[in-house]
Amino acid sequence: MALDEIVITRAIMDRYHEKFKNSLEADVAIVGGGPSGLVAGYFLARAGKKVVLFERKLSIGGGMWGGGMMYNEIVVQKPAVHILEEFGVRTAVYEADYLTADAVEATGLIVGGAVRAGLTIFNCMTVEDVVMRPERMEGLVLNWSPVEMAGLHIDPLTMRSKFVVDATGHDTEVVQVVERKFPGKLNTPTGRIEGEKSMWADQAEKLTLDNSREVYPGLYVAGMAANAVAGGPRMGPIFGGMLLSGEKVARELIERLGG
Ligand code: 48F
Repeated sequence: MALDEIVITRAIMDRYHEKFKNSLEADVAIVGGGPSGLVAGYFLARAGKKVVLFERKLSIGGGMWGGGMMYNEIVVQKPAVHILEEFGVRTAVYEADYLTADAVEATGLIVGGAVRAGLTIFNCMTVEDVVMRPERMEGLVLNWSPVEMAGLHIDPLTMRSKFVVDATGHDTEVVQVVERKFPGKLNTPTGRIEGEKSMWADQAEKLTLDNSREVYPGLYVAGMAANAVAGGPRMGPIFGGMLLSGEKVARELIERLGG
């Protein structure tokens, strides 16, 4: 059999467009493919919700591949280990409550597990804005990341979702748009983004979980974005809080979406 380049091209284009068209309306849209967004997407998909994740970069996994300072091992505290186990990630006890995992194994298996559970992921897409309705957000405004990188003046496209999760990490990009463009205040002490504070691993890990919640009607925050919005400290390469944050946001959204 002779392989035909045109069939290969058509196959890619048809399948991609099917996938994209099928993702234009979803229960939940997640922005950012780091650990918190991926774990939220996994649990939502496993519960049968229609969930789509958009990631600016070519690679999915955010800040987890490189462990700490490119030493590609991560630390996870005991209360979060069940999430790594859910994805089949191997862990090793280092000291009492501190476990470690290979960062590449952990990231790879979480990405694969989330996709297998039904999460649809689009990489190389940047969320540049959100869809606004009176006092609520209802979706995302998307463009190809290379359009953004090249500074091309090309209009974006749109998708609609019942809820949005900002899992964009330290930059908390979706909440920034809402703070700038929406009426009313964020659900924070000042009504604005409080801003990430300096390193304090113990506090940060605890606060990440409290801070993972709805900050504007229809908009949840997860992971480092949750701490940045609420004014929590950073924690460095301990990842339990990120994983638990994704799990918590998924649990709340599953309930909001009717079980
Ligand atoms: O930063 P990131 O890994 O987010 P996270 O889930 O985890 C944080 C940890 O990696 C680490 C830490 C914890 O120990 O402090 O930093 O909170 O992943 C965020 C992803 O969002 C993407 C970005 O490329 C990254 O992969 N992203 C950011 N802004 C956008 C975006 C955007 N506007 N559109 C699409 N993707």
